[in-house]
Amino acid sequence: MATRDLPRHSLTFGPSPIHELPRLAAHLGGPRIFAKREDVNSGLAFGGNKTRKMEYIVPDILESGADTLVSIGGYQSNHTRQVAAVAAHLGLKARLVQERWVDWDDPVNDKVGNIELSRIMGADVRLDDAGFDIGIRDSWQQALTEVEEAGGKPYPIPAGASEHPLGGVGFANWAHEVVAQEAETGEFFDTIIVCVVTGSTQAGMIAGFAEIEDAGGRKRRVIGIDASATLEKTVDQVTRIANTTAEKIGLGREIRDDEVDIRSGWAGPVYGIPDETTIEAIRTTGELEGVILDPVYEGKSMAGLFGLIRGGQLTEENTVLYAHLGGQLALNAYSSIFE
Ligand code: 5PA
Repeated sequence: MATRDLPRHSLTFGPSPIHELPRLAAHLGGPRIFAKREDVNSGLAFGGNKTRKMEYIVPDILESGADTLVSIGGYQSNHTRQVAAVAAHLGLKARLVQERWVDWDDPVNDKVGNIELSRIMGADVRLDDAGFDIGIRDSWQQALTEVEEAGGKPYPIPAGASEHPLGGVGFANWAHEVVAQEAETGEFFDTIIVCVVTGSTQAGMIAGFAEIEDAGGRKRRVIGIDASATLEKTVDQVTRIANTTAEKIGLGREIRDDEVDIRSGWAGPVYGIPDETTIEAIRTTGELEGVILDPVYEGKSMAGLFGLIRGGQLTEENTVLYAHLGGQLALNAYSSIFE
């Protein structure tokens, strides 16, 4: 089935807005830069990239008859906050495993921002000491078992919804949305910049743009910026999920290696910890455009965009679309950086 034929349960306001960042582009000197704003895509707890992924998972949730969404992330996971919002919206329960993915000793790290919102929305939030890993976790399997033992019917949503068989479809649809917006405005974005951690955002884009190109659309690059300093694992994961998504949308071929383009060097020391390039990207984008980025994800992908322009890999020949995937709520736990 092509992307447009797959069942979708709308959770967003409609196509997410695209706007230009002219002062940032003038400062960097090089390509024109536009942002597509998933951070304002929905009225459900501030939305974000997971809300779009969930649009294609909700039909399966409803069909399953589950009463509890079970998911996992770090203390400041944006994903689990969006799962909590979707559960509230659908009248379901949410059971969230929040692991200590980041060694960040802000005393309110497990209290403010994303986790506070999940609690407000009635999710059953459980803290766990385990560290960062994009794979499937024991604590999450255990949460599923506990829900069952308590007589509930769990619906499993893995970290970032990425290992879910439908996890990439939301961003395959995003690719089609971009093409429709280009047709309206006459712009063509030859390069997409996107933050990558659990992988299904970029993987979905890759599959969606492959579908468009195979149907005669123009070729473009989707450049992922690694934000967890685990490049090899991430390339494997994105390739695998892009192929799962390609199958779901009936692409009829494998994803080629050259379609999986992930750049490293802007992830900071480790997942969740910014470095000076992240902080510079956050400050500059804030000062010049009034657009807010976070230190875990979008600050790193913006640092990657800065680096590619400064390294001459992106020039005035290019028109860049920066995917802003959300994430600002975690800033509450990173106030010491900007004091
Ligand atoms: C996240 C992920 P992928 O995980 O699909 O690669 O997306 C990366 C990403 N930007 C980019 C923001 C704001 C994100 O929240 N967040 C995770 C979370 O638990 O919140 C899945 C890790």
